[in-house]
Amino acid sequence: MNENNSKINASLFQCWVCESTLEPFMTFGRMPIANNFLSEKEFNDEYFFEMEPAFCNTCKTFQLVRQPEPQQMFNEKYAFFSGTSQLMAKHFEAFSKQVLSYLDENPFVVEIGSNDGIMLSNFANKNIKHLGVEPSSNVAQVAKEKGINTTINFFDKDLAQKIVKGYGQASAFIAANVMCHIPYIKSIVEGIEVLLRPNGIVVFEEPYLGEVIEKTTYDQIYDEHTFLFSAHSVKYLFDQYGMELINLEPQATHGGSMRYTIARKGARTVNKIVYDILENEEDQGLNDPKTYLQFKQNCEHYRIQLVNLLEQIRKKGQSISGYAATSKSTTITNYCKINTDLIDCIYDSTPIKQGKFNPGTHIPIRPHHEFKENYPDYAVLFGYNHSKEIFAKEQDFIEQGGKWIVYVPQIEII
Ligand code: DWN
Ligand code: SAH
Ligand code: ZN
Repeated sequence: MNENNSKINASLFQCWVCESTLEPFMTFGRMPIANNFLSEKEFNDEYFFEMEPAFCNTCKTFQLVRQPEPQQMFNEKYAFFSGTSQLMAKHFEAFSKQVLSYLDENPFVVEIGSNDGIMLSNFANKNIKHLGVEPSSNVAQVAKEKGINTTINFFDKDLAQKIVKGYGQASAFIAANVMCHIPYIKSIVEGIEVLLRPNGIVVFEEPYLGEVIEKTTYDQIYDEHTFLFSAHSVKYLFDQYGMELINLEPQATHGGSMRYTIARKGARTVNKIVYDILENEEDQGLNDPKTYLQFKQNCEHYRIQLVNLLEQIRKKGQSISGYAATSKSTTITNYCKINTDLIDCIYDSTPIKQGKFNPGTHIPIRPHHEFKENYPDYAVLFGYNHSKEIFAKEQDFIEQGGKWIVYVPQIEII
């Protein structure tokens, strides 16, 4: 299941989707596991890999050519709990309502990457037959305690066959921020093909390549994100298994995502927006390898600007903290080589991250309530995708003269 990408020679790899030969267009350098918050005694054994993205000109898929094994990232110590954002809980409630509108008689809903049950709780509350598939046992346990039916497993074709035997086929296969995490993506789509009822529906959303390119949000690239999908790459992938895109809906979550709705070919009407967005992607240059050379330059430019800004502030003797120890911040801190010379600590609301150090550059993680007790002069907003929620609860920081440093969509002090 987890066969790693085969290296063809020193600099060539195989596309995870179509097996074409790939050459990375840049490297972010040595990267740690983005959610491996660690203690001081673990510093010497920390795992690193060379993080290199590539664009496949055949299937149009943006991907990492190599990454750690899934079990190294998703296990009993997984540090991301979806329930840390109240706005995301509301977002998933709305998502579930849309899925409900598609359901047939005696519905059965399967979600992969169900984490702490933030989405499936909306189906469980309505007594709808459901199953969450979640390999990280600590987060899955939270869902189970809420009464959400969850199996602690990696989804793939074999598991799909077992689910069909045990529960029958599914009316809906849903996922959020997980399809892009799975290198053996072909086995996932084969599994969906086995699992789905003839008129079943697939709805999933993921960070959108078009947004990452437009805003240079390179921090969406980290070990867990094997892919950054576009409408073209998703279309190519599902087309191989007799399924088609029937709807596309841009989402504001996670700095800019796309919701993909898919059905068996011919089973449902294709919405016009599918053609419009496919055309937009051509116009934006998402299918043009030159776009990624420009993206590389943009990343380098952003890195220099951010580091310069932090250095200038430090030279004046002022204090800087980080706010929200996101997975994304692991890419920023490691690519920009930001350690405690530039940022004293990162405040975060997740208990298992607190008291640990961030992956790679080893900045201490402090409980978020300490932020209020010790406001810095500046705080780098690593959780910019939650800015609404964070600004609302941290108004005092600004009133006391503190300033936010944001780096999306551009580097600025607010
Ligand atoms: O794709 C993924 C998305 C769904 O979630 C996963 N691969 C991993 C994770 O990415 P992330 O870590 O970048 O997620 P968030 O939601 O941007 O960040 C969550 C972190 O932010 C948590 O550690 C909690 C923290 N946080 C906080 O300290 N105060 C979050 C909020 C909303 C807050 O108010
Ligand atoms: N859906 C949630 C969680 C996203 S984080 C949200 O949007 O907030 C990604 C999750 O996918 C993690 O909980 C991880 O353990 C899980 N995951 C990774 N590989 C998986 C696989 N093959 N099958 C099912 N879940 C997987
Ligand atoms: Zn390809």
